[in-house]
Amino acid sequence: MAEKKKKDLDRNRSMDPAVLEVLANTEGSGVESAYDRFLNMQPQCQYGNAGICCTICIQGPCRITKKASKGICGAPSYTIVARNLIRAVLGGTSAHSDHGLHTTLVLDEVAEGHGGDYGITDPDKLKRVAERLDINTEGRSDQEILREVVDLAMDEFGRINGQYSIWLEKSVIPERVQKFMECNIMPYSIHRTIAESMAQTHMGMDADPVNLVFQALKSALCDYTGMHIATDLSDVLFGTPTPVVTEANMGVLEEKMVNIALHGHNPVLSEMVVKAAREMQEEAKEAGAEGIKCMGICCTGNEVLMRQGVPPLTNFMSQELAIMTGAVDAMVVDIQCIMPGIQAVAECYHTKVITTIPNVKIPSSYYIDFDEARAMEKAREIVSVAIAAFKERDAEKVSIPQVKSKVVAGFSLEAIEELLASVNPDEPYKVITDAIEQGELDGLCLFAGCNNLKVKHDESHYTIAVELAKNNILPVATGCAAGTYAKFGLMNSDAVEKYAGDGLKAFINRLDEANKDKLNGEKLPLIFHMGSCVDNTRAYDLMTALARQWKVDTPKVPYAASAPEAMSEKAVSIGSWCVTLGMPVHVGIVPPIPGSPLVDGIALQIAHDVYGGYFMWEEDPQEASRKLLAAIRERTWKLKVHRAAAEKYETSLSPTW
Ligand code: BF8
Ligand code: SF4
Repeated sequence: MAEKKKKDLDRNRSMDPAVLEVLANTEGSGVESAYDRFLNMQPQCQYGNAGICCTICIQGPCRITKKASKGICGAPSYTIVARNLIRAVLGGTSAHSDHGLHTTLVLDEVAEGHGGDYGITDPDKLKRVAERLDINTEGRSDQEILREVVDLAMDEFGRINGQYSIWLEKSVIPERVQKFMECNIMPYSIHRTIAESMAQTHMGMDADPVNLVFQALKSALCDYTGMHIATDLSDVLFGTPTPVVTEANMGVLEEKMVNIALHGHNPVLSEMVVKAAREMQEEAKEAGAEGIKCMGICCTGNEVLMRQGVPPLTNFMSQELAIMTGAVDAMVVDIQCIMPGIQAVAECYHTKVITTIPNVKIPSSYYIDFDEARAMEKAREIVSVAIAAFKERDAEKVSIPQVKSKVVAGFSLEAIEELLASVNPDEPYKVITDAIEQGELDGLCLFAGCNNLKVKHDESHYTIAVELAKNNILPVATGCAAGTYAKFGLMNSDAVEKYAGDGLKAFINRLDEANKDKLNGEKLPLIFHMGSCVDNTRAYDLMTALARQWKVDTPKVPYAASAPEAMSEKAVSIGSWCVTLGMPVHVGIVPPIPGSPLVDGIALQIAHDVYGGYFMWEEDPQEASRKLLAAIRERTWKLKVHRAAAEKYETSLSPTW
């Protein structure tokens, strides 16, 4: 049998031993997960895969073939691919910015004095955000500052024209804003851009692929803005993350406790459930449990890990398998990346799937409308359902893989800055730029994104990060990539010993030494967990800080991004703004673009000429590591040459390379 065919038939498409154990335990049980459905779906449609299937009007679907080189309306492949691309970006932008809007609306209530169980947890962050946005903080109360910050955030969604996005302008360096103005992709606001982009892709509207791609990038900048608002305001509401220590993977499930899996993205709900669970330990004991344990899946898991030290249970691909351990009493979900399949799996066990948001319902699930005005009351109701479910647990079906790893997480940009400031209090980021200039580090890489069974679950994340760490690239991670590293023990200090190249090891050891009184005896990890997917903005803020330190535009900073197992529309929009903001971006699953060599060429090459960032598609993790290293090292080399020349001739850095 051809190698590819064998791979396609392999149900055990994961590198995670806990996942493999659950799959083995449930083999033949009739419980179906994504690992089975992926096989049922083969072979997948190659027109869809290449992006050349159009369903934008109901004369379609129109597929581009040798016989039919255009859609019925005459749209060629480049129009179809570009329109599909922009709509994927809009899916991501809408999801992230709706999340940001939700957070804004909760803070709007707080600003009005009706926050109920919500309040300002981090007034210092509020001031930092306000100052960044040029909002006066002198002599004003937190409440007054918050009012103005929230008003501006609301404006970022609804502004029609006359003023370009302020949140975007103030979060990036001026050179980027100038670039966006020159290319006419600086947005007024999120909702206006989403509407104009949807209009632009209606049947019989824009057919020009370049115009469409530029509009996709403008939409992606709105994605960035919505995400930045979500991160900034979540920190104000719940606190800016600082280092925390816990464990990850399915071994965190406790046989004798009420296990609550928090799944989704928005901490507005999960923070409250964690709080309620802490308060309701006695009720759980009355039900015969030893207590209640919360654990996270996907990005709501990352949010409560970063701020509350809640252990990550698993990442996106294996969400159903968590239930298949028989030990999850309730899976509480909010928004995004929630497989509808969890309900059918839960029905084979005692697990209650609790949906909580009006636009995220799953037929047959338990729905508790999470009304923010009664947040703690609702959170307690959710925990009560989990306690009641615990009593129904079937001990015969419980099989918890004893697989877990220690995790040190909680690295917001502020937390990283503090670590660096222990070495250089005046210029913290110089600790990184010096390490790169002196050859200790070769650069940085952000590992982001999802899981996707088109490649083996977790394998590409793992392989590329380890390879880059060996080559002295400082790794940071978010989202389900971070989930992989947490599960596999790459987010603790043992991994530094095991995998870091000599330069990276020396760098981390120096930070450890300078911070030894601050980390409660802990040591720093190999990969720095910067949070959920909206927190990719934290990782980009790090790039901005390095650009400011070097006084160069971001495309000159040796910092790449990699989404080895990208899956969602959100990954498409994040990748697009990373490119627009100047990063080389590796994607390990080829997105539906190559059906138009023209649009593919824009993504892979032309983007580089215009924005400095560009995409690299590469499924093979070893090859991807080589490409990422080459992209980062090229920048490091150029930066060093230009800095040496500027020093020698006593001039400023040339802006033209
Ligand atoms: O927002 S990494 S699978 S959980 S989309 Fe989803 Fe992808 Fe995970 Fe977080 Ni991000
Ligand atoms: Fe076909 Fe054109 Fe309609 Fe798309 S918009 S489905 S290409 S007729």
